[in-house]
Amino acid sequence: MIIKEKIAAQLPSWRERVKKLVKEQGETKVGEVTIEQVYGGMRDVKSMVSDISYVDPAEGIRFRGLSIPEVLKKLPKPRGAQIPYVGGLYYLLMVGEIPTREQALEVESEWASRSEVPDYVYKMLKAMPKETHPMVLFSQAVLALQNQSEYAKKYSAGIKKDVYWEPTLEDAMNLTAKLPGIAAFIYRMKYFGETRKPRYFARQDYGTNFARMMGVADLKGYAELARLYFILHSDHEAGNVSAHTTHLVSSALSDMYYAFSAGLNGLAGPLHGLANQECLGWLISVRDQFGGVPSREQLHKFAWDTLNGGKVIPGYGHAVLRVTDPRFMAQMEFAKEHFPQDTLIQLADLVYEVVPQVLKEQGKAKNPAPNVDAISGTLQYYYGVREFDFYTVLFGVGRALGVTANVVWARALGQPIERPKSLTTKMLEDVAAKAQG
Ligand code: HAX
Repeated sequence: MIIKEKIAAQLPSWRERVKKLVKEQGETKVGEVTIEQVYGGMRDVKSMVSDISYVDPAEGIRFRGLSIPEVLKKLPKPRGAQIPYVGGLYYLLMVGEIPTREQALEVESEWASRSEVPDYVYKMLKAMPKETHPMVLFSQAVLALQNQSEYAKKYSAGIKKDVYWEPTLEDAMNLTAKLPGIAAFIYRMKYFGETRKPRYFARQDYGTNFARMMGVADLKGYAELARLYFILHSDHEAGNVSAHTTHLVSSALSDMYYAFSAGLNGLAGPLHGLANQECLGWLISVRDQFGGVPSREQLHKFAWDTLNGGKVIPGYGHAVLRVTDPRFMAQMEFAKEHFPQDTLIQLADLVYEVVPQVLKEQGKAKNPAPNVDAISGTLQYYYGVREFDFYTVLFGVGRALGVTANVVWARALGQPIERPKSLTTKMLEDVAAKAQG
């Protein structure tokens, strides 16, 4: 497998580099931690490493050093398409180099050959009560695949630590290959009562397979959106809830299935992956209240009413970013190019003009600009995927690409089990008293 060869070739120098840094500079301070940070969700505490992506507060995400516009421009694309192969993005995340078309296609064909989902997973999904949330089904399906873990098998057979990453990579490829089929099955089953087993076609790419299995009418358009969506949602450095949870669970040497299922459970939260559905809900409530796109003044008042009602404006603000999210921009550009006349897109555009101003007037949010969720649901809605509670599943398919690449590298570099230290409030009070003299 091309990804395996490429990682294996880089590993000796990576291991040496990390070993040298820790040995020679292990005592060097990276930062300090304040009481506010200890109580404040560890915000900005520099305590993790990922070479796969980095969120620059003033610029947004870079995947292996490439900005979103660069990723979309430089990765190879299917013929006649504007949005690159997802397989090319996975290669970039795993290997750290821009793949050739052949290399991207090799990842795509690896996925095709590993895409078969065992029947018992579908049976389990079918047996669940109708009202089960799609994220529960998705997380369960991932966990149910655990018995297929190559890493778990090799670990109990007693392989050496320095090759743990090899079966972990197998798990990463196998898991990511199966996710489009599982997600599409959940969609067709839950909302349309269909329980036919989805088929993955080797001649189609990851995004096209997903679009076809979802049964969306505009196959070509939705395949482009699926590729864009999965690429944009793949990674957002290591500290966000889904990435960090996956990493934490994996650090106990739990396999990829345990780890990613846990990450999905974190993604399901309203402050993380659920925000896209809340954002679309907010846009629709504006549209319905005004019978279309309101005036700037009307929208200004509506936004203030939301804030005065004690609610946040979904899709705006970010824990790390301090500018407009480039993932928002990429989706807005896609929508303006493909369906500029759509009411919700026009509305999202107006919200982009008005809401940052309102949040500035309120003066609380550190970043009044939109994040990825301010628009992603709107694009799905346009193509007819209108079941809001499914949107986090889509996010999960994309997020798998980043977190699995991170887990493979964490294993390859022998990252240890995570175990931060907790203190009592009394201890923190004592620290504060001592600092005051
Ligand atoms: N609307 C209203 N108030 C907001 C706000 C928004 N969109 N964004 C931040 N604030 C408020 C916070 O609630 C906080 O208020 P309190 O001091 O009363 O608690 C204050 O501004 C400071 O918050 P912050 O430091 O700027 O932001 P946080 O790092 O605490 O939180 C959030 C970041 C994304 C959770 C926050 O901006 C938010 O709730 N936004 C709306 C929900 C959302 O869009 N979530 C998706 C984020 C992207 C993501 O991770 N997707 O998976």
